[in-house]
Amino acid sequence: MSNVILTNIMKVRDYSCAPVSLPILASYVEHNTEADAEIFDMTLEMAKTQSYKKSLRNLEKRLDNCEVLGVHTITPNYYLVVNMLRGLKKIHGKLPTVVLGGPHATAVPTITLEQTKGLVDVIVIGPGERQLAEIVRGTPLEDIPNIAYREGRKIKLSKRKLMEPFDEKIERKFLEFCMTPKFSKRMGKLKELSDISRYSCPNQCDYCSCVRVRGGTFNRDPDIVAEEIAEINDRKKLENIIFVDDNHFLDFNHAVALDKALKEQGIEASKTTYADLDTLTKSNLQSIKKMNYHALFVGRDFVTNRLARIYGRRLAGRIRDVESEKKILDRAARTIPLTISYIIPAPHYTMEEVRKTVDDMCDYCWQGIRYGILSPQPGTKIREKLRKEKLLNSWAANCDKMNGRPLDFTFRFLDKDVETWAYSNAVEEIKLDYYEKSHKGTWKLLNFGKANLLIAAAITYPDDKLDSCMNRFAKFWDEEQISASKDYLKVSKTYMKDKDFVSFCKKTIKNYA
Ligand code: B12
Ligand code: SF4
Repeated sequence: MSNVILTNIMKVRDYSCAPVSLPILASYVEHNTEADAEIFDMTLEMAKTQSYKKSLRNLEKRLDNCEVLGVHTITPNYYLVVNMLRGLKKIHGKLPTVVLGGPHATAVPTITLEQTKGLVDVIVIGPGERQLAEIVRGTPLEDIPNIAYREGRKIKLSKRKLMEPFDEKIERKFLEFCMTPKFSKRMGKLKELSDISRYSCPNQCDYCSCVRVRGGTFNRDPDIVAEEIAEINDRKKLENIIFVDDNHFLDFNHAVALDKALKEQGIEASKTTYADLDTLTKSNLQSIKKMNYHALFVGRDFVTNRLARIYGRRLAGRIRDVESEKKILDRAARTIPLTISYIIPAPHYTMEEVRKTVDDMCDYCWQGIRYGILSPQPGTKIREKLRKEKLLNSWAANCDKMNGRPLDFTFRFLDKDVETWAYSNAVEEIKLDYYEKSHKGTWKLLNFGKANLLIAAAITYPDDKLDSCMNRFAKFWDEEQISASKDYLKVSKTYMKDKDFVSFCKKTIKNYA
């Protein structure tokens, strides 16, 4: 049994790749303390047992010899963490020392401790390896920097110190946890590993949490990264590696050195990563292709300068406005496979901006498109702005009361039609889920990143425009995708009259959490 257990919990359906924090923390604890560490990911357990209760019991069984239970938190999953700890306490009684870390706990350490009285003992702020090791060693809490803890009834914040993240080799037995699981809708069949090669991004967009978590930007030593990946590659023959860096090509020499180090280790896997459009210059793109990047995640985020200004999207370097950004995006999209992400809806959108955004997505229909609602995360400037403008909904202030249900937006919309669009979008997602479940095996869209785009077009365009849009998609999508899409558009129109769908819909909304 392990002295330190590290866990993460999210909805199984949201799990497409693993958080790299857990193997980093586990490795650091084993390298630097006498304790044994173990990763017990609740999400993977739930996928295995198909039961939350069983998974909770399985985690509880491991607590007998556990001294520290470390939990990773991101805001969308925080309510799950709180429920999990309540459940554990109920069946186990006294819990070991519970430590929370990660973007959510970092953003609101004292509030989190206030909300978790009787459940959580310590919050670690920012990169948390060293603090976790100190807690495990039993160092007095007041001597550990960057933590929040309880002293009697008081909540104390220790002194702040700029800490660089851990840069030692991550142990193979832990890093293996970052293999993309087979059930992942993303790349389940691919032998794929997530790792990190550099931290943070200097752009500081008002809605992004990354700067808050990290402090400064930091490159890991490429030789160390290549060495740890080689240990997995020797056994698994990796096909792809996802670097979860916030802005992978910001220091292009680092990316080149990483590629060289990987090749020296005999690693032939392709690479996927998160890139800022400004770093995708013409010459960089050619090198990126040669360096075998399989696909890039890029953020287009907002398609009008008005929205970019309101939401504090920092357009860096050569990107002066959304038009010059589009030119760079066009060139990148012709050179390398992309997954382009957009933030829609958000409170200040007009319907014209909604249509413009969907048109912009359709311009890239041969690429992967992802869009998501603005998430005003705690600690970000955008959350403060929405709060001041009285646009945050009451439950948004209480992240532990959030429930992840698709129709519970955390903010109010200024335009009623945009609000209706947002609800239609949420319902359309449920329809797609229902369609998928009743057409097992024939539905290949999600795997190709096309489903999001289809939904956006379906809820935005009138029938005649949707027809011409489908004709446009037909030039780029394969026959199977087009025929499934057309079938979906036809069948889903009847769903609201289908009793089974209505009960599926109600159940999804009610039981999402
Ligand atoms: C991989 C990833 C995912 C994966 C896995 C999610 C998961 N459970 O963590 C997937 C693809 C599923 C995902 C989905 C989403 N994600 Co995501 N994701 C990332 C990404 C790119 C990498 C995470 C990672 O591995 N980082 C590397 C590790 C080393 O850094 P770290 O997690 O911060 O860990 C360090 C410290 O925080 C601390 N720490 C972390 N955990 C713990 C625990 C303990 C006990 C201690 C002591 C310390 C500690 O120590 C670690 C080591 O230094 C980050 C961006 C980023 N680069 O971090 C976004 C990020 C975590 N995602 C984010 C969001 C918002 C989402 C989505 C809502 C989609 C979106 N709009 O981006 C969905 C949510 C899905 C859901 N409902 O669960 C935000 C979270 C913001 C917040 N305030 O919570 C981030 C920070 C992106 C951003 N810049 O805004 N995501
Ligand atoms: S460019 Fe992307 S990673 Fe960088 S601060 Fe903005 S949203 Fe965050």
